[in-house]
Amino acid sequence: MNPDEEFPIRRVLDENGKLVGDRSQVSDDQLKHFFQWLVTLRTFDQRAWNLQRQGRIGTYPPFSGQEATQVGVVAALHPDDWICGSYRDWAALAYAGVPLYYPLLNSMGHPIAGRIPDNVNALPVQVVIAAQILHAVGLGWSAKLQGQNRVAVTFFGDGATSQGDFHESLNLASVMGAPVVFVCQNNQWAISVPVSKQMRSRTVVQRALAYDIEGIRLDGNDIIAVYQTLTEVVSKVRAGQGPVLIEAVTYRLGAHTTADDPTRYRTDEDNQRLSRGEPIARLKRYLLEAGIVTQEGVAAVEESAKQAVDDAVATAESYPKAAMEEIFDHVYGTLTQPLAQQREQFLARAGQGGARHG
Ligand SMILES: Cc1ncc(C[n+]2csc(CCOP(=O)(O)OP(=O)(O)O)c2C)c(N)n1
Ligand SMILES: [Mg+2]
Repeated sequence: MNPDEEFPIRRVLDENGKLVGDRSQVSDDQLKHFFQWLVTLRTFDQRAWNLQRQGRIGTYPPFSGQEATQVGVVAALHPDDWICGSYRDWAALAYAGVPLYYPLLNSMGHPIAGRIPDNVNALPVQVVIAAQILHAVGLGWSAKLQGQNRVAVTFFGDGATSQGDFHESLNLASVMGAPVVFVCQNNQWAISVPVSKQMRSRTVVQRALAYDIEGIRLDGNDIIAVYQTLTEVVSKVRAGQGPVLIEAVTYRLGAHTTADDPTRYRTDEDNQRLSRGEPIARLKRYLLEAGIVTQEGVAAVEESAKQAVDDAVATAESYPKAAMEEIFDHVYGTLTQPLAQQREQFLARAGQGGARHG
């Protein structure tokens, strides 16, 4: 069986930026807006990598290659829909309205990065693989019980679909008819393990069959396909049709994190697949060839992206440092007895000049 025949990939812009489908649901202005965002996010991601190498931030998980999926999905949401993502989903959060300096503060270990601004309905990024999928089901189900017109969207990786949490979530959402959109970013790798080695299913989307929910496989590097499909899916889920599983087929262009070295496990063939069809090059080619942007327009987009990233770095680096005792905050509603004691000891020592702040 050829999975591409049985579970075809929806695509509007092919790998070379040629229009191969209907783009009637997205205007030229929206495409220019998406292009600006994709370029800004890519510029940010590359800068964050460099900042880690210069010792200015700690570990950082790059999202390059996955911008089209993250932006295209969030663009299809209403502002009060929920977003539950992982450590690799800062592009989605940024597009939803979280300032770009947040992921930098996150990689500096600043606790504020776990405090999503009030105007964005998102949970803090999750590092425990697949746990956010359960949270999305809880939020979606609760919205349904309360009669709210809200959808919960969760992003997770191909590796996460091997976790029990993923299967439990799909089952519960299906049984309860919870308004949840499950977005798997199949970026082909779970750290160094290729998807072919961690599951026997030929696609992620076929798992929707087991829970009798709708499943859609799409080209996650094609922002037009992502945005148009998700707009349609989110409105059906909002109208009460039950959950949907999306498999966005994409590729992680970089390393798993700044602590990883993919040259140790990627083959030459893998590397050749890398840049084929990546989201920004194909959109740029289409926009130029269709006369929607000019070369000067592209240069202006790149310049404004650089400016936005410079501003984010400046804000992060001048942000007031957290007090050390904040490590005790926000983990429990009420601090446990041993932790309360440690906090007191810490403050007593700090008062005697024994503990360092900052
Ligand atoms: C429950 C759990 N098990 C193991 C890990 C270690 N770990 C961190 S990232 C990762 C791979 C996840 O791959 P995938 O779900 O494809 O997401 P991606 O990193 O590709 O976005 C693993 C196993 C973890 N964080 N949580
Ligand atoms: Mg992955």
